[in-house]
Amino acid sequence: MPRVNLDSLPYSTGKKTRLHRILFDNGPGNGLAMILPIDHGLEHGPVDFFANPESVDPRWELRLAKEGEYSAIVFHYGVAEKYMHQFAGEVPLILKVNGKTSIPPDLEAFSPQTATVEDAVRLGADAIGYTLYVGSPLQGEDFRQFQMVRREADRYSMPIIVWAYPRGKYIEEKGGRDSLYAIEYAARTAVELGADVVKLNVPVFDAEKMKLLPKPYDTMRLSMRDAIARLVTAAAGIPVLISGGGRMSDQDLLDRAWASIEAGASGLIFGRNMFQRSLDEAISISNRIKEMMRQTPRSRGKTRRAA
Ligand code: FBP
Repeated sequence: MPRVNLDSLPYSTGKKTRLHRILFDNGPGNGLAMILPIDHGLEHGPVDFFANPESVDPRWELRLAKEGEYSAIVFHYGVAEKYMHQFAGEVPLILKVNGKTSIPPDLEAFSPQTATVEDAVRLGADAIGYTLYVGSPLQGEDFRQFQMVRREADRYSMPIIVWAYPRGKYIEEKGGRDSLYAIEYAARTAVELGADVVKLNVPVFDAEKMKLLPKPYDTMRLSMRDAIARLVTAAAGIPVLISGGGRMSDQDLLDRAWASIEAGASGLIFGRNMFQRSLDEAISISNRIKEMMRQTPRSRGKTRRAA
């Protein structure tokens, strides 16, 4: 699968400059990103930090991002504003500009705006993150909100990474949020609306749920690599980041990383699978993933800029 080439993307100079910091100046440094998302305190609650109590302190994750040489860390506004200053310039920031708790049912999922692009500029962010719940009954409101954010992002030349997540009662009626049908559709929707980078979950092929899928998806069963390759195709040349999900074994995580890279993804964004390990374990597996990423052909004719 040919990897996305930053030079070929028709983005503004400002967006390319910021994406260059994430894709080339930090992390693996060859056009692939390894990103640490830390928005779980809002999205799932403190429970996600119980497996590694130290991780409740955002400075622990900032230390992991710095010592593990990540491409960027993701925070919501409050944590970014209180903690990023201690690592300013050392770890690139992706500011989430919308979010929600997991307390209301997901059947009518909608993630209201919590910060602006101007906040992101003030905090020195290199991109913003926006969660788009594709297929939700509140999708219309989401599209309108996204359009406002997208216009502000274009004005400030701030890249938008869209967490393109199928969600809500209609998605459940059509085979669920983890199907290839739903995730592929979410990928394309994000592209249609103006995402600069798309973040996607790995499809799951559940025999019972597949009976609810529209044709031809009801009979399609693919390997992880081939399923991710389809997502990359659905994203129509826009860089794709692949999510981690719940905690898994080292081998399963490495397999997911390898399948994603082989399939043409532009990066990985693993949260719980990193911060639910001890610092040493998290740095060690991050290094293995970075090495794996560095073994793949470069997506651009250079790596880091000369110092
Ligand atoms: P993980 O690697 O921990 O799954 O993090 C990726 C992520 O997209 C987070 O940014 C977000 O908080 C979470 O997953 C959302 O997961 P879900 O949609 O399952 O609530």
